[in-house]
Amino acid sequence: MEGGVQRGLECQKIMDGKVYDNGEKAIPSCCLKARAAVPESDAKCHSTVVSGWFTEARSSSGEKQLYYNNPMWPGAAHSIKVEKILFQEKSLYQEVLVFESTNYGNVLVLDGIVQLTDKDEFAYQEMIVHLPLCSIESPKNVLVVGGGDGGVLREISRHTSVEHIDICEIDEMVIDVSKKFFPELALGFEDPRVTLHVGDAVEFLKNSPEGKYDAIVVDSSDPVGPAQELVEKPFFETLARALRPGGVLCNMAESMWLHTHLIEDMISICREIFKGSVHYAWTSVPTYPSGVIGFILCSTEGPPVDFLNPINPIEKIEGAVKHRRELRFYNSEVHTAAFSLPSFLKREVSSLRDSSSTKGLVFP
Ligand code: SPD
Repeated sequence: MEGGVQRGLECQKIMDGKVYDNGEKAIPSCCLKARAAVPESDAKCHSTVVSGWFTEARSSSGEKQLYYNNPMWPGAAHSIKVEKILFQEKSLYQEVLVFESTNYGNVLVLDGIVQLTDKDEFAYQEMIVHLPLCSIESPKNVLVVGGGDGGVLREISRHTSVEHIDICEIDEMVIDVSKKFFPELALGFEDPRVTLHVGDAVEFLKNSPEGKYDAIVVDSSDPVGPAQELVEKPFFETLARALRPGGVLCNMAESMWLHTHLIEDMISICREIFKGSVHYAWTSVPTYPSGVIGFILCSTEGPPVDFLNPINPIEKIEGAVKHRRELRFYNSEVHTAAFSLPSFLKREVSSLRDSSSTKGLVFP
């Protein structure tokens, strides 16, 4: 771990140091090697990374490292100015990078993709938790899949009705770096109701009793690499089996600007499996690609769940709004608004046309 930090700092020193006569900054030798390993057109992206800016890119975990625009958001790359690299190491599953940025606080990056920044993480964590938990009465047993940074746990902690929280995170390194560099999120692990399971969620769910959970939150990374199977049908079947009748699932579901096909596929799969209801909601996270991210909310057959009108409003749960730190994004108005979908999305994702928010409207 320490060696990784050291390597990162060295690289940063070189980046910040040498300046050519024409005013351009020198590119460190490690980066020149990486550039030489990729086609000229792709290599250009990497020189931007090493000029003191992090740019979302894709790196292979094989012998060579390739840096280019991530295929999940073609033709665009968001950059964040780096102040200092704090940690970089390869875990058993992915590359883990933490850096201090000039304007967004600390940033967690997995396999080249921003997972969270101190500045805007709350818009994601608050929504992925309170959309499902405020939609049912008195949630007691909750499961978190992924979420190793602890932010989702921090938000579940606001719910006094909750008695037990299981979290299944595959990558222990994510938990460790979060405890060190993201204490405002990792404080979620301090809740005595939390039981941590380090391992594969698919295996964990296979061994969970049927109907155990009132709510499940899937806080995964994008469906490339270790999270690939988390958007496939067998996984959703396992989730549904672990929920009680009328239990709820909230699953990260990418960006409406970039991934309508993925959203369509996930919704069709969920409609087959979850016989209660299936909805799409979204929030704004400036440091995610396209600046928005969505969630699929599903309920199993049983007591009906009205996702659009929370039955368990956060404002009525004693102490919830100010627990540990005040809510910054979520409230009951935002909850309902999150299910309002732009016309282009309803047009492109045909399965969203028949949701209750579109009743009576025609989308040619
Ligand atoms: N495109 C990035 C999606 C990241 C989703 N997971 C974020 C983890 C925050 N707890």
